Amino acid sequence: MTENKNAAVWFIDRHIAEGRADKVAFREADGDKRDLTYGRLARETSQFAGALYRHGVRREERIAMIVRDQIEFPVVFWGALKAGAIPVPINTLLSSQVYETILTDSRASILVVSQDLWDVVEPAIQGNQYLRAVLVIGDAPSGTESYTAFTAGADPVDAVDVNEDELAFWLYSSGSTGLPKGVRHVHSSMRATAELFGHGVVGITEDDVVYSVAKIFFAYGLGNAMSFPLSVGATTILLGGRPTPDVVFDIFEAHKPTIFCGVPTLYAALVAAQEQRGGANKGPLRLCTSAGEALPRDVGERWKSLFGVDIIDGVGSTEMLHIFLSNRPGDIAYGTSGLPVPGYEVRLVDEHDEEVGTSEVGELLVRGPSSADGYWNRRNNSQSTFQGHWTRTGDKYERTAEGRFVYCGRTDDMFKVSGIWVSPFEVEQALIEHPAVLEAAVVPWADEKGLEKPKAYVVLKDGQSEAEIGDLKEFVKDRIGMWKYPRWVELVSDLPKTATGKIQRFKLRESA
Ligand code: 3SK
Repeated sequence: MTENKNAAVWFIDRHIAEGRADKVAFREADGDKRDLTYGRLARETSQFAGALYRHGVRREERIAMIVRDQIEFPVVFWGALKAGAIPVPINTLLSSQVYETILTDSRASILVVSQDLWDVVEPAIQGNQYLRAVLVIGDAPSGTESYTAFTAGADPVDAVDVNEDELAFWLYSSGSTGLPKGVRHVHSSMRATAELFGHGVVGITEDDVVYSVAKIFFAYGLGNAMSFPLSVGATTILLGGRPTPDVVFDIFEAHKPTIFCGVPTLYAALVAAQEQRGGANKGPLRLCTSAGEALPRDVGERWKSLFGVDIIDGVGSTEMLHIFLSNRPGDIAYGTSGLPVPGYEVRLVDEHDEEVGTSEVGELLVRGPSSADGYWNRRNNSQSTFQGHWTRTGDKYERTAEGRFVYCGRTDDMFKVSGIWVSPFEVEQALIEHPAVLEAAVVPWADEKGLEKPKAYVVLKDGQSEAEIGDLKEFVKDRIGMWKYPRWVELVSDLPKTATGKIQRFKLRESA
């Protein structure tokens, strides 16, 4: 008999045999502040799978989840996997219109929603011809069923037998272009990312307490806050609400995480908030990770001096499920994305698919065991992204003489000024070295002759005003050269971003 490769067996049920039934797997930091032990997780996922069968859900049917980071999230996700159904976690910050697009595209037959998101979800399901049940976690509005009633009394079932290549879950990626695509992942992918990055680079153990500001619906959060801790029997702190600096500091204080997973924007905000509070904040953190976009060197160094712990910056993608290029604990070069994670191979190629040399910019291609099976119903996109064993990332990088990778921008964000390539990212890095600047985004803008030049959108730190910034154009010119400096600087209160903090430069370009 072949071994059952259903991911729920290794990530969930194994812990009971290994004696962790009473250990807390998930602890809520807000809302009802509930705990979920490994024992309850195993039982409730089997019961949710049984409830899906009772409702007539069949294998491969999609279970859409618009669920906050709360203890029902893992129960629904792993329960669906046990039933052989396909959970589809969806970003909880989208508009009704985007929900409508995703729910129609995925043809989900069951939708699970956190109660406080109902107002935005309700308009999205009017006229949906695929949904057979809408389960609301909390008080169920009319026309919906309560998640608790749906599950109550269902007979628990064992995880359905699958092989490692069977589809397990989808994640919708809007990337930096805004068009949602269903990225289809197989049962073996989560274990591959947990073993290669979670164990191999982060060195996560059973004794760790993890807090990730990236929510679980996002690939980065799914690894940080769910599959990595579950792979070793650790504990995850869940926050349903927004991770403002004050909230994050409260979580550090109350829950004492040992691993913190953030994104560059939030690290910058935490550093600024801690500098305002004054003094250092050295808690029990032993390691921090960053992804979503490249972490500015300056932010990494200031974090280290305030919090006494390193941030390992890395790069991943929804298509590769998690991080494949990263700095390592004890071997960190701030301002770079480090080296390939053992188990992954990368190449940098030019527009003719030829390898580029040291210090030349090329597109990053990656190969490894966690690549997605393709996009749902997007053959063209699938063919251009997944090329045999290699996945094109759409990111431009250069490799230093030491073999470290330095981010240069998205392939579609680069532009030429006077015939020379400009990486918006490089200009943005120069801008945020100014002590008054919190964040910046740079896009091409046509001058009066119709020629493209850099334009900067700048967010100032709290308490800073236009008077404090002096001549930002000169500041950049001095650092990175004449042709790259922004000819226009517009102060804004925030920048358009994806859920992970990636700046959506295309939105700023469209406002031209
Ligand atoms: O953006 C990233 O770097 C990332 C990291 C891990 C998983 C998913 C993504 C998009």
